[in-house]
Amino acid sequence: MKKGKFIPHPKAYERDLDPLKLSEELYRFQDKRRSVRQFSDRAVSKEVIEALIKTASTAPSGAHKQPWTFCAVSNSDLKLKIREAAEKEEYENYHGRMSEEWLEDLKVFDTDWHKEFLTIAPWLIIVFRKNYDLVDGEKSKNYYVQESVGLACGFLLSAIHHAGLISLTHTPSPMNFLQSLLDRPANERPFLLIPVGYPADDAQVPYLERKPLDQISVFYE
Ligand code: IYR
Repeated sequence: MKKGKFIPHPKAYERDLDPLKLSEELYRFQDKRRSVRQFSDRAVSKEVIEALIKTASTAPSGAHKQPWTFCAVSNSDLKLKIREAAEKEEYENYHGRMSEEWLEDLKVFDTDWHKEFLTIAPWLIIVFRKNYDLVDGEKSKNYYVQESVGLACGFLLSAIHHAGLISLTHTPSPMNFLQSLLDRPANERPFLLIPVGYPADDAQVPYLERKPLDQISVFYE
Protein backbone atom coordinates (compact mmCIF):
# COMPACT_ATOMS: atom_id res chain seq x y z
CA MET A 1 0.00 0.00 0.00
CA LYS A 2 1.37 3.40 -1.00
CA LYS A 3 1.30 5.97 1.78
CA GLY A 4 0.81 9.00 -0.48
CA LYS A 5 -2.18 9.80 -2.67
CA PHE A 6 -1.56 9.03 -6.36
CA ILE A 7 -3.36 9.94 -9.60
CA PRO A 8 -2.77 8.79 -13.19
CA HIS A 9 0.08 10.69 -14.85
CA PRO A 10 -1.53 13.65 -16.67
CA LYS A 11 -0.53 13.25 -20.30
CA ALA A 12 0.74 16.42 -21.94
CA TYR A 13 -0.17 15.09 -25.39
CA GLU A 14 -3.25 13.15 -26.47
CA ARG A 15 -1.31 10.73 -28.65
CA ASP A 16 2.21 9.54 -29.38
CA LEU A 17 4.24 12.22 -31.14
CA ASP A 18 7.74 12.12 -32.57
CA PRO A 19 10.23 12.91 -29.78
CA LEU A 20 13.02 13.60 -32.27
CA LYS A 21 10.98 16.17 -34.18
CA LEU A 22 9.76 17.80 -30.97
CA SER A 23 13.16 17.91 -29.28
CA GLU A 24 14.87 19.35 -32.35
CA GLU A 25 12.11 21.92 -32.81
CA LEU A 26 12.43 23.02 -29.21
CA TYR A 27 16.20 23.17 -29.51
CA ARG A 28 15.95 25.49 -32.53
CA PHE A 29 13.48 27.69 -30.63
CA GLN A 30 15.43 27.79 -27.38
CA ASP A 31 18.66 28.46 -29.25
CA LYS A 32 17.16 31.83 -30.19
CA ARG A 33 16.68 32.82 -26.54
CA ARG A 34 19.17 35.50 -25.59
CA SER A 35 19.80 37.68 -22.60
CA VAL A 36 18.94 41.19 -23.75
CA ARG A 37 19.93 44.42 -22.00
CA GLN A 38 18.03 46.92 -24.16
CA PHE A 39 14.35 46.87 -23.27
CA SER A 40 11.39 48.73 -24.74
CA ASP A 41 8.97 50.38 -22.32
CA ARG A 42 6.05 48.64 -24.11
CA ALA A 43 3.57 47.36 -21.55
CA VAL A 44 3.03 43.71 -20.69
CA SER A 45 -0.22 42.83 -18.93
CA LYS A 46 -0.32 41.56 -15.37
CA GLU A 47 -2.17 38.46 -16.63
CA VAL A 48 0.85 37.52 -18.74
CA ILE A 49 3.19 37.85 -15.77
CA GLU A 50 0.82 35.76 -13.66
CA ALA A 51 0.82 32.96 -16.25
CA LEU A 52 4.63 33.10 -16.51
CA ILE A 53 4.97 32.79 -12.74
CA LYS A 54 2.52 29.87 -12.64
CA THR A 55 4.66 28.10 -15.26
CA ALA A 56 7.83 28.76 -13.24
CA SER A 57 6.14 27.23 -10.23
CA THR A 58 5.58 23.95 -12.12
CA ALA A 59 9.31 23.25 -11.65
CA PRO A 60 10.21 20.26 -9.49
CA SER A 61 11.49 21.07 -6.01
CA GLY A 62 12.95 19.22 -3.03
CA ALA A 63 10.07 17.35 -1.33
CA HIS A 64 7.74 19.54 -3.42
CA LYS A 65 8.24 22.39 -0.97
CA GLN A 66 8.24 24.99 -3.79
CA PRO A 67 10.68 27.15 -1.82
CA TRP A 68 10.24 30.30 -3.87
CA THR A 69 8.46 33.64 -4.00
CA PHE A 70 8.22 35.63 -7.22
CA CYS A 71 7.88 39.37 -6.61
CA ALA A 72 6.59 41.12 -9.73
CA VAL A 73 7.22 44.87 -9.78
CA SER A 74 5.68 47.29 -12.29
CA ASN A 75 5.42 50.27 -9.91
CA SER A 76 7.65 53.04 -11.30
CA ASP A 77 8.73 54.45 -7.93
CA LEU A 78 9.75 51.03 -6.71
CA LYS A 79 11.58 50.23 -9.96
CA LEU A 80 13.52 53.49 -9.55
CA LYS A 81 14.45 52.63 -5.96
CA ILE A 82 15.61 49.19 -7.09
CA ARG A 83 17.63 50.72 -9.93
CA GLU A 84 19.30 53.27 -7.65
CA ALA A 85 20.25 50.62 -5.09
CA ALA A 86 21.44 48.17 -7.77
CA GLU A 87 23.54 50.82 -9.51
CA LYS A 88 25.13 51.81 -6.21
CA GLU A 89 26.28 48.21 -5.65
CA GLU A 90 27.27 47.72 -9.29
CA TYR A 91 29.33 50.93 -9.22
CA GLU A 92 31.36 49.45 -6.37
CA ASN A 93 31.60 46.12 -8.21
CA TYR A 94 32.97 47.67 -11.38
CA HIS A 95 35.28 50.01 -9.43
CA GLY A 96 37.24 47.58 -7.30
CA ARG A 97 35.11 44.69 -6.07
CA MET A 98 35.38 42.59 -9.25
CA SER A 99 38.72 41.03 -10.15
CA GLU A 100 40.66 42.01 -13.28
CA GLU A 101 39.97 38.54 -14.66
CA TRP A 102 36.24 38.96 -14.10
CA LEU A 103 36.20 42.40 -15.76
CA GLU A 104 38.15 40.94 -18.68
CA ASP A 105 35.60 38.09 -19.02
CA LEU A 106 32.78 40.66 -19.17
CA LYS A 107 34.33 42.80 -21.93
CA VAL A 108 32.41 40.99 -24.70
CA PHE A 109 29.13 42.03 -23.06
CA ASP A 110 29.96 45.76 -22.88
CA THR A 111 28.34 45.98 -19.46
CA ASP A 112 28.98 48.63 -16.85
CA TRP A 113 27.33 49.85 -13.63
CA HIS A 114 24.48 51.65 -15.41
CA LYS A 115 21.27 49.58 -15.29
CA GLU A 116 18.68 51.56 -17.32
CA PHE A 117 16.71 48.39 -17.99
CA LEU A 118 15.63 48.35 -14.34
CA THR A 119 13.40 51.37 -14.96
CA ILE A 120 12.61 50.85 -18.67
CA ALA A 121 11.40 47.22 -18.58
CA PRO A 122 7.68 47.09 -17.73
CA TRP A 123 8.18 44.35 -15.13
CA LEU A 124 10.93 43.20 -12.81
CA ILE A 125 10.48 39.73 -11.38
CA ILE A 126 12.60 39.27 -8.29
CA VAL A 127 12.87 35.64 -7.29
CA PHE A 128 13.37 34.86 -3.61
CA ARG A 129 14.50 31.52 -2.22
CA LYS A 130 13.04 30.27 1.03
CA ASN A 131 15.63 28.42 3.07
CA TYR A 132 12.82 27.39 5.38
CA ASP A 133 9.09 27.97 5.55
CA LEU A 134 7.30 29.62 8.42
CA VAL A 135 4.21 27.60 9.30
CA ASP A 136 2.27 29.20 12.16
CA GLY A 137 5.49 30.87 13.26
CA GLU A 138 7.33 27.50 13.31
CA LYS A 139 10.31 26.83 11.03
CA SER A 140 9.70 24.01 8.56
CA LYS A 141 12.64 22.70 6.57
CA ASN A 142 13.13 23.04 2.82
CA TYR A 143 15.50 20.87 0.78
CA TYR A 144 17.78 21.49 -2.19
CA VAL A 145 16.68 25.10 -2.20
CA GLN A 146 19.33 26.40 -4.63
CA GLU A 147 18.67 23.61 -7.10
CA SER A 148 14.90 24.00 -6.85
CA VAL A 149 14.88 27.77 -7.28
CA GLY A 150 17.44 27.52 -10.10
CA LEU A 151 15.11 25.12 -11.90
CA ALA A 152 12.11 27.40 -11.38
CA CYS A 153 14.11 30.31 -12.83
CA GLY A 154 15.00 28.16 -15.86
CA PHE A 155 11.34 27.34 -16.36
CA LEU A 156 10.54 31.06 -16.04
CA LEU A 157 13.11 32.09 -18.65
CA SER A 158 11.75 29.50 -21.09
CA ALA A 159 8.18 30.64 -20.45
CA ILE A 160 9.17 34.27 -21.09
CA HIS A 161 10.84 33.27 -24.36
CA HIS A 162 7.84 31.14 -25.35
CA ALA A 163 5.59 34.19 -24.81
CA GLY A 164 7.65 36.21 -27.30
CA LEU A 165 9.17 38.35 -24.57
CA ILE A 166 12.74 38.91 -23.44
CA SER A 167 14.50 38.65 -20.11
CA LEU A 168 17.84 39.21 -18.47
CA THR A 169 19.26 37.28 -15.53
CA HIS A 170 20.53 40.12 -13.41
CA THR A 171 22.41 39.57 -10.16
CA PRO A 172 23.32 42.90 -8.58
CA SER A 173 25.64 41.94 -5.81
CA PRO A 174 25.12 42.00 -2.88
CA MET A 175 21.34 41.81 -3.35
CA ASN A 176 20.26 42.31 0.27
CA PHE A 177 18.69 45.68 -0.58
CA LEU A 178 15.88 43.78 -2.34
CA GLN A 179 14.92 42.15 0.94
CA SER A 180 14.13 45.49 2.56
CA LEU A 181 12.82 47.33 -0.53
CA LEU A 182 10.31 44.53 -1.15
CA ASP A 183 9.64 44.01 2.53
CA ARG A 184 10.31 40.26 2.44
CA PRO A 185 10.31 38.14 5.61
CA ALA A 186 13.48 36.77 7.23
CA ASN A 187 13.12 33.29 5.68
CA GLU A 188 13.39 34.70 2.14
CA ARG A 189 16.62 35.68 0.40
CA PRO A 190 16.94 37.32 -3.03
CA PHE A 191 18.07 34.83 -5.68
CA LEU A 192 17.72 36.47 -9.09
CA LEU A 193 16.34 39.69 -10.59
CA ILE A 194 14.71 39.20 -14.00
CA PRO A 195 13.51 42.19 -16.04
CA VAL A 196 10.77 41.10 -18.46
CA GLY A 197 9.39 42.90 -21.50
CA TYR A 198 9.89 43.52 -25.19
CA PRO A 199 13.23 44.29 -26.79
CA ALA A 200 13.99 47.88 -27.86
CA ASP A 201 13.67 48.29 -31.64
CA ASP A 202 17.44 48.63 -31.97
CA ALA A 203 18.31 45.97 -29.38
CA GLN A 204 21.56 44.16 -30.01
CA VAL A 205 23.09 41.13 -28.35
CA PRO A 206 26.75 40.15 -28.23
CA TYR A 207 27.94 37.66 -30.79
CA LEU A 208 28.38 34.44 -28.83
CA GLU A 209 28.80 30.83 -29.84
CA ARG A 210 27.41 27.96 -27.84
CA LYS A 211 29.64 25.01 -27.06
CA PRO A 212 29.05 22.11 -29.45
CA LEU A 213 27.51 18.89 -28.16
CA ASP A 214 30.82 17.04 -27.90
CA GLN A 215 32.12 19.65 -25.45
CA ILE A 216 29.13 19.54 -23.16
CA SER A 217 28.20 15.87 -23.14
CA VAL A 218 29.61 12.37 -22.73
CA PHE A 219 27.60 9.35 -23.82
CA TYR A 220 27.98 5.90 -22.24
CA GLU A 221 26.17 3.47 -24.58
N1 IYR B 1 26.35 41.91 -12.08
C1 IYR B 1 27.14 42.75 -12.96
C2 IYR B 1 28.30 42.02 -13.56
C3 IYR B 1 28.02 40.85 -14.41
C4 IYR B 1 28.44 39.62 -14.01
C5 IYR B 1 28.27 38.51 -14.80
I1 IYR B 1 28.99 36.74 -14.21
C6 IYR B 1 27.63 38.64 -16.04
O1 IYR B 1 27.45 37.52 -16.85
C7 IYR B 1 27.21 39.88 -16.48
C8 IYR B 1 27.41 41.00 -15.64
C9 IYR B 1 26.24 43.39 -14.02
O2 IYR B 1 25.06 43.05 -14.10
O3 IYR B 1 26.71 44.24 -14.76
